[in-house]
Amino acid sequence: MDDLLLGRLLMSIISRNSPLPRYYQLKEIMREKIRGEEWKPGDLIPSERELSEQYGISRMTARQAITELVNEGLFYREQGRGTFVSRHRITQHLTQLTGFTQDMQARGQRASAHVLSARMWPADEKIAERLHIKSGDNVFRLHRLRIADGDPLALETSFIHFMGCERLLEEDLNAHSLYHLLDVKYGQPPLEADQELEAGLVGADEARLLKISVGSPVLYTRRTTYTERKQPIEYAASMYCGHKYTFYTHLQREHFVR
Ligand code: 16G
Repeated sequence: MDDLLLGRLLMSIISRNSPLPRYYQLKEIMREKIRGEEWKPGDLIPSERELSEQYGISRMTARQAITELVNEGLFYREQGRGTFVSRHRITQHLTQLTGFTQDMQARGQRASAHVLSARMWPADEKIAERLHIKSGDNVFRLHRLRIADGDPLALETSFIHFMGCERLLEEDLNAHSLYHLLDVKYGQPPLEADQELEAGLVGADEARLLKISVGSPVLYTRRTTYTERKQPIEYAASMYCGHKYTFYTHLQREHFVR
């Protein structure tokens, strides 16, 4: 038997004599299956029961290995369907101001939205502060599930304010880009933004919409977007599926003195 074949075979057996814990060995075996493309992005992986039978380990050990790979982002769980190999992540650059549709188009994907609600809404104190308006002023509130090629990626709640923003009630925001409309139709081009990121775990309602398991990791973002003369036009609170995104930023050291 050649070394490569022997290596492959050894990589698919859990050794009882190894100092490495069994869950860890199973993790390495599954990692190898992804590396070797035996398991491809989007593939359903075997259940805990199947893995425990196949490798002669307890279901708890199989569960631990799967959970750790979910937490590392290599797998993701879908409620009631099972665990899948993660697809290639979407990289969002944190140095350029782009909208969802623009991001997806740049990747050759078709962006869409499922509008969950769109209405006028009195701003509370926090939103009023972000949009530089008075608490109780009416803003256009838009709650959307964002989808790329049929895959739900994020939930976004936008609060938009400019003179005449109620005209947005008539727009078809399932099909059209908000940023494009703001720029081209309403003369409010999104030019710059302040954005915060925070880690969290998804709750039951959002998990159902995003088709992920309750408690999966998500990334919360809060973005205030400005038009000319730093006039705020949108405050958006969004939730991105943790296993589908990488946020990238280039850093440069200022005033480097040796
Ligand atoms: C981005 C923005 C969101 C904005 C949307 C417009 C973040 C982190 N992102 O997803 O604020 O409403 O783009 O997308 O909040 P659209 O032009 O496709 O409607």
